[in-house]
Amino acid sequence: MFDTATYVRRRNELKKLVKNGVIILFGNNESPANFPNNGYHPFRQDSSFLYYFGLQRDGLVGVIDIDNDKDILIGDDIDIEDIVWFGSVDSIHDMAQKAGTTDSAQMKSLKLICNDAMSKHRKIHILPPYRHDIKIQIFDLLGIHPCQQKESASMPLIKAVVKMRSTKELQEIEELERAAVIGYKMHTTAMRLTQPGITEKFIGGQVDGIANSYGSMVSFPTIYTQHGEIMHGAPSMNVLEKGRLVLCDAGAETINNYCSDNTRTMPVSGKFTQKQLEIYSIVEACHDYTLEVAKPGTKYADVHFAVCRLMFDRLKELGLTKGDTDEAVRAGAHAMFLPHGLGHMMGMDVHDMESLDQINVGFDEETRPNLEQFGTNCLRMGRRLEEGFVVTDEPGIYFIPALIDEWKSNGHCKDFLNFDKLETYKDFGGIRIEDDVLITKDGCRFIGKDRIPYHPKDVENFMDNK
Ligand SMILES: [Mn+2]
Repeated sequence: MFDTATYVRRRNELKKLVKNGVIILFGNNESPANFPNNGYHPFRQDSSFLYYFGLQRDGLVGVIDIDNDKDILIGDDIDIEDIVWFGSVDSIHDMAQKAGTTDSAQMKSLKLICNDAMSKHRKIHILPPYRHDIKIQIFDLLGIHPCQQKESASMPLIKAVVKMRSTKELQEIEELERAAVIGYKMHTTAMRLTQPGITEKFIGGQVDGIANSYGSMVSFPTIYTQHGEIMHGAPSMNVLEKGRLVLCDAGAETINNYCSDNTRTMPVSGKFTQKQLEIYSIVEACHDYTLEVAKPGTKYADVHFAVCRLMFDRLKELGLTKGDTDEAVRAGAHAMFLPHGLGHMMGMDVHDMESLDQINVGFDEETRPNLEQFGTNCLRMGRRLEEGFVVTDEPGIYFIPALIDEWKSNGHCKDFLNFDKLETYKDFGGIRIEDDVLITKDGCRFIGKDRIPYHPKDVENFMDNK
């Protein structure tokens, strides 16, 4: 938790941006894994609630009454049985003091607050809920059916939260740097352990353990797979095989829930083959290009498409693509290799504020998403970069057998792709290189103390000297 003044300042700023009405921010509840007393561990607080109240306990709700300039922390105090099983925690009143709210109240008063606001026809602002228990809570309190809650969410509140959370404060950047240090340990451990004969799952588990040991947890389920062409491939019981590539996409959350998100792709044997190196060097060039050009005022969608053109051109040298590069990228031919966007915002959520809807986070009035074209419809971040934004730079080249078969059979982008050549890459897998980038006053810099090895020679040397 940051100091009390941070949360008071943020709520005051939020009040100014939203202007009037009552804001209700729901914290998360414990979420049962397989029976009520066996919850998913560790407890994960909602990030917007954390941003404005900083409190990690389950079962809390924050009310920000703009018209009466009051903020109320709401929750139930624990009883003696809770203390017997879980130990003592602060009272709601004590927590309210830490968060610097003007008032605190027990949960039963939330219904009264809502009823009072509704009877006076005051505007009640909520964010789109993503957990079903919160949807039921909103249904009980405000009478909005779960099916209508996304549409009923307050656009002024969403816009204000996105505006504030997008630009990282200095203390947030320091947290992100700490997350990157844990991420470095995770990735170098994976590199050190990678060798033929070990299961993907074993290494995935070791990587997760580092996140748990140094921080709060992983920032998303660890990807460690020889099937790098499966975007969210989970570690399997498959044994690592000499000659194959393995892709590791993993990150940590600090104890204050700031994230890291990096990807490295390495040869199981410790040495890249020539064929692997050819593709790897293209991804490497795309990754470096982003770091060269990302700066305030630049649209991230433009960087994405510049990367697509660079990738397409380089793949032409290998005989995998053909035709006019601009036309090919306009037609979406690059999505055969790169079916996702170049990156996303990152902060307290690894896909920062994704629950507020990507269209509100990565796009704006000026930069609209293209929801029609395969691949391009997956862009999470398109709008102009600003100082203090944190985005990921994660180009990749994948050879997805089912996608090759599908486009080959329906002739999609046949003027730009050499399907015969593509056939010879069906067992290749996929390569992605990802780092987290802070947009600075006049450019950008990667986040982290040490760079996780990513130049092929550095990867090979590291794997050789483990
Ligand atoms: Mn990412």
